[in-house]
Amino acid sequence: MKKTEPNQTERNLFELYAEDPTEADRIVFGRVPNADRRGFLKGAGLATMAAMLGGFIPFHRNMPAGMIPVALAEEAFSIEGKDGLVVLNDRPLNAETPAHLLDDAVTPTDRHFIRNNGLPPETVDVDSWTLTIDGEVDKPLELSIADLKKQFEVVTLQLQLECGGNGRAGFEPKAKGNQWTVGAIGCSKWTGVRLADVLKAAGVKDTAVYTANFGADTHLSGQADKLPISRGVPIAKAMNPYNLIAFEQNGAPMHPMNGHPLRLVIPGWPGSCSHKWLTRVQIRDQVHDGAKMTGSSYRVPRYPVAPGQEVPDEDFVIIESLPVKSLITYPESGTEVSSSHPVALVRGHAWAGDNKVSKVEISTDFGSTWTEASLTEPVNDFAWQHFSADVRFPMAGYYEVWARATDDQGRAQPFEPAWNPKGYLNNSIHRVAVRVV
Ligand SMILES: Nc1nc2c(c(=O)[nH]1)N[C@H]1C(S)=C(S)[C@@H](COP(=O)(O)O)O[C@H]1N2
Ligand SMILES: [Mo]
Repeated sequence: MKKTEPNQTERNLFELYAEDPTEADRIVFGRVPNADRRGFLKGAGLATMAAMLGGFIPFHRNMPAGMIPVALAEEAFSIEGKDGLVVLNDRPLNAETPAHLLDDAVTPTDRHFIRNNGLPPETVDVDSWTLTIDGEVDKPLELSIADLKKQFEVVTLQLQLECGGNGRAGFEPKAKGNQWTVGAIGCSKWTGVRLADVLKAAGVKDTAVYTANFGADTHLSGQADKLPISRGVPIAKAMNPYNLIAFEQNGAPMHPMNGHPLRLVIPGWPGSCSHKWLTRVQIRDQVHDGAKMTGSSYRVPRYPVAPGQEVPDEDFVIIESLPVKSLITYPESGTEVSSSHPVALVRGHAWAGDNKVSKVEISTDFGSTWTEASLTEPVNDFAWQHFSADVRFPMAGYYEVWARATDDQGRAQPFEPAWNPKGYLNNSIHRVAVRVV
């Protein structure tokens, strides 16, 4: 990754925030410790932030603590091998793809989002890379990438990968964490071997309950005994034939930030299950309790809660299949259409976790009427589906095009997301602005 405009101050800011967001807020902006919102920002702290952002911040009371204002993050960095991604944080690196750059049927590698929890391995030796399968198995395995290719059937599948926090920016009150808008989703072609085949070769015992996934990235603190992330899935999900231990993305080695040289792709579930820089899959006789498996990480209340409501730890459940969702990738929001020919082709993708999408509807009148778009079948299970529709605008003016997908269980995307403390699972309908001039 390289920075386009070298600016040591910004770099330090990111490092500071990565280490300890609360302390960073206190140092940089003079926020009162233990207050959980920047609403307590005042005096010199507020003045500093305003100066950095180039103006007074009318809604500064709403700014989440530990959030780096997007103006400081935007366009300050460019990532080698990525095109047009918006960087939300640079340490750890998190970058999303604007909706209109996700227009391709198959997400190109340079448009696939990046979500890192720690620091990726600096050097990667493909030839000496090994994957260990151990724990509740009859025969622990240690396999090189060449072994994987030789001993198991190599398959290519187009698979959706979405961060469980995609859409977090749409919650009010704001949830802490990366403020993803809509672009933490991709659907590339992944080549690898089936996780199920490898687990079967190791012989999964009857005592097996959950996987524990491990990779070669390191914790931001630099402490060797701390892991940035170690999540897993129940054995039944692990055995799904669409999970891959992948070594290629779109027919080429994957991007270093997307897990080169080896990663899991566990489609339909939070992206965090798809471990990058994969070194070990341990089979456990209980639900995994690794980094980001417990507390409020990738977990949501098991009942609906009011925005801002406190939820006791025991009432959280681990997120499994992601909910139905769609994304308008054309036209780009803000597009102008001529009133001499007031029609527009609208298209995008829809997906539904472990399920299929049964219909996508489009509205141009703020949801009062809906017309069904045409919708393709997925090229394989867990690939997103594509929708398209021609829409006509009755007169000049401001319109919003809305898309609403419904899954094969009859569940439709809501207008408002269901609030939860960490801002997961925002599957509210996608809206783009169109002006007819
Ligand atoms: N080793 C490792 N694997 C990881 C992560 C990580 O930080 N380290 N992030 C996870 C999360 S939260 C997501 S959403 C996906 C993102 O995959 P991508 O960066 O290839 O888009 O990777 C997952 N796998
Ligand atoms: Mo994620």
